[in-house]
Amino acid sequence: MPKVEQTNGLDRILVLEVARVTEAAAIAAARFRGRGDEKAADKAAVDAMRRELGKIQIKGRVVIGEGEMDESPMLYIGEEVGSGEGAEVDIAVDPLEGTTICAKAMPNALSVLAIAERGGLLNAPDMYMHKIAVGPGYPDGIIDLDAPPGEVIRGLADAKGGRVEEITACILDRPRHAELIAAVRKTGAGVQLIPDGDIAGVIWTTDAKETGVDIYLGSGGAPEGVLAAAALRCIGGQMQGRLAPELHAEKERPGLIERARKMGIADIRRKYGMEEMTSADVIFSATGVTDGSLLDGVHFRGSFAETETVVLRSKTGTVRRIKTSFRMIGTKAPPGA
Ligand code: VTB
Repeated sequence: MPKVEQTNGLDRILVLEVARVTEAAAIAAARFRGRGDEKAADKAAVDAMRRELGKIQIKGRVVIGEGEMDESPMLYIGEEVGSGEGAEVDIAVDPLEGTTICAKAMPNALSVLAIAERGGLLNAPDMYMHKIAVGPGYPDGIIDLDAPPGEVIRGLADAKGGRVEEITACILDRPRHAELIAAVRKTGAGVQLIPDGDIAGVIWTTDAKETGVDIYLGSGGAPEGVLAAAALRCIGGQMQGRLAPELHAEKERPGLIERARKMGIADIRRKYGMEEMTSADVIFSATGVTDGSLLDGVHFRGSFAETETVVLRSKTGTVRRIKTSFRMIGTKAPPGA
């Protein structure tokens, strides 16, 4: 068979391949929607994602995954995935972003993956990260993790040419965010609280007219931060992140800092820009597990499963929405379908 010429960077064909991976993980997780079993939902998504990744012609290496090798049997950091032939790539996965929301059948659970040229994704340990993000169209430097949040919000309103009352910030609903929420509200801006799922929260900022979210603020998982930065790099926008060891119990901190150091992070307090978190060509794919404002979830209809996926490509800035209908041959529809 003649060899297909490899274009520079990531092959365009990978766009469809990565969509298949998140589709498979989303369908597997969706079977556990509302069952109250986070672990089972996550495991189903991980197994399906791992299986699909194995079919792709890549020399892949997981850099953001399900934890360390000793914590997780699959999709652990450093695991080699793919057929072993093809481009050398780094992969960040979150097979089920929002395990709790899936277990409770609440909105916005996603299956997420990003694939980048080797070395193109920040190898972030599984710890907290402070995050700030806005969508495209703002002047460079409009956000700053070190500026008081109220100031940033007022700057956004000015840049939009509108009133502060028209700005909405998306923030994870956590006690640790009480001060931040109060500071944002004090400006007159609104706060949209989310129970989980901050990758979606960041992506919402890219389409403020549709989603009503202008800015994402607060701390969440660092792996989710890198995945969100990958998405934003494709669509456009600005984001900053900084690892937050101080949010962990004191006895965990030395271990986390050491782990980060082993992953190449010499300065744990470093403020990363979006392009430092994803520094090379990247493809991002997310499939909805439960219905949400970004994507529809998986819908089971008789012997069919329907999915909605968004695939983003940084090289061209393409935003591709893919609706797929799967015939579930030999598979019984889940109860209630
Ligand atoms: C967020 C969110 C995830 O973790 O990163 C959050 O995107 C942060 O951790 O969906 P805490 O729950 O400890 O605040 C999740 O909610 C779940 O991993």
